[in-house]
Amino acid sequence: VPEAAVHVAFLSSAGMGHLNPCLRLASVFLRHGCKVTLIIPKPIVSLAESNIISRFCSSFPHQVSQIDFNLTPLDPNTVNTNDPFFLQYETIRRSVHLLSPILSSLSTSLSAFIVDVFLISPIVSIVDKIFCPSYIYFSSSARMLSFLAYVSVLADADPAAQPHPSTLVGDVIHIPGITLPIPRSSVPPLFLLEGSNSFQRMMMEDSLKLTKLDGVFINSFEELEGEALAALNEGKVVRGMPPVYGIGPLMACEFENVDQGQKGCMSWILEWLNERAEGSVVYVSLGSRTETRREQIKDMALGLIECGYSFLWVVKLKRVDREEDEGLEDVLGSELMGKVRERGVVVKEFVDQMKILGHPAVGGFVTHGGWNSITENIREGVNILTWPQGGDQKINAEVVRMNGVGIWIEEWGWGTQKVVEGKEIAKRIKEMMSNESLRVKAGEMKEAARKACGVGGSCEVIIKRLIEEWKR
Ligand code: BUP
Repeated sequence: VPEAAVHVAFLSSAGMGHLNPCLRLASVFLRHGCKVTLIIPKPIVSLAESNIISRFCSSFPHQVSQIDFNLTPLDPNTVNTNDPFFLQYETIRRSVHLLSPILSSLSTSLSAFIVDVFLISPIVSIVDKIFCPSYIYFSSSARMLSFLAYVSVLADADPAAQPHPSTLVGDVIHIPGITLPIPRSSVPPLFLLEGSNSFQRMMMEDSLKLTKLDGVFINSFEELEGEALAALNEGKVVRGMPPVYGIGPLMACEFENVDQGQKGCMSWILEWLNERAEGSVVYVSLGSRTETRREQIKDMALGLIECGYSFLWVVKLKRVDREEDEGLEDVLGSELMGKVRERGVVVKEFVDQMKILGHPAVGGFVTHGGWNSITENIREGVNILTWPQGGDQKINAEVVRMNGVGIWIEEWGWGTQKVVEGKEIAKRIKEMMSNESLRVKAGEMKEAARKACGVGGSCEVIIKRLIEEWKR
């Protein structure tokens, strides 16, 4: 490492949807010769997270330092969530005052501090103790960032009223600079929930603090979300917005290889895919932190069997992987399980999603619409069927549909609310797999995506410019 190397510290929150883009962004800086310090909140929630952190650190033994950030356990009476990932966000937020001594003990001074989107207010509160510019990495779409930023404008309309988030949002939200308004039905359900929850508090607090940051890194790019990126950067969404750097689509890295030299699940999955015809397989994964409801699993299986395509189905029965103890056969029964096995492959393990999406046999992706999954897919040019389960996923589905790279069946609603029948699932999968216009658009977007993250592309231009700025 050159002595004068730029030194960037990263602090992620919880869940693979947050950790993956954090580590991928860190590797972009590593590729440009920077030194990276990874601050790891402990204890770590899921096994997938522990594994990827170890693989990341051992892949860059000389360039990466890791520091444990031991969290102060929360008094369970002070939080009203039992979601382990939300508990972790809250715990990190409340432990953030312990960070300044950690940062000031670093042997090389920091050029920049980049933290997870869920840590905006806490970081802003210690900004004068950090002595370097502070940024967030936003792990969702620019459309979702516009919504987050615009919450402060909505709340500001009547500051004395201290309204509940649900009363801020009308039937549709017209955000300046964004042509297609966001319907109330697309807003993250937790935000609209009666009563009070940590997600609402986070959105309300953090929206107001966004302008205090030095910048936002976002896993998106001009051709995909040019309008939203421009509206944000031109201060149309909210005045005083710091620069929003579209450095996407972030690429998967070698350290993500889950098998790592052993013959784990990926080797036989790839062998199975190698035997399938080009574009003939449907890949189904509803994300790393969405457990599929028991009531839906049978219909999902029936739909996959009926659609007529081969399929690779990554199923999650529990929210946190450490707790997965049941087999799919226990849920489906042996007869249905037998039929599933005739046509497809079902796994409960964490797979290398990018490798699967990049395999020529895969012709379609049924996804919950997590932003990482969408951008990974866009990079590989595979047709998409989005089935939002919660959070930002409907807002992301709108981006998919606007760009003509996938379909979204709005009548299905949130996946966590109603059961979609097998027949309907089969019909829509066929529709997605056979749609030529999607394939053409997905192919064009793939080209644009590769340009954006390739040599001389927008990501490289932005990163090089920032590194130069930080050196001054
Ligand atoms: Br499951 C699974 N392998 O088996 P999203 C996920 N992933 O590599 P999320 C795997 O985890 P939220 C698996 O490629 C993506 O990078 C996937 O992030 C990877 O959704 C990440 O898609 C998942 O953003 O939640 O984590 O379910 O929507 O809250 O970000």
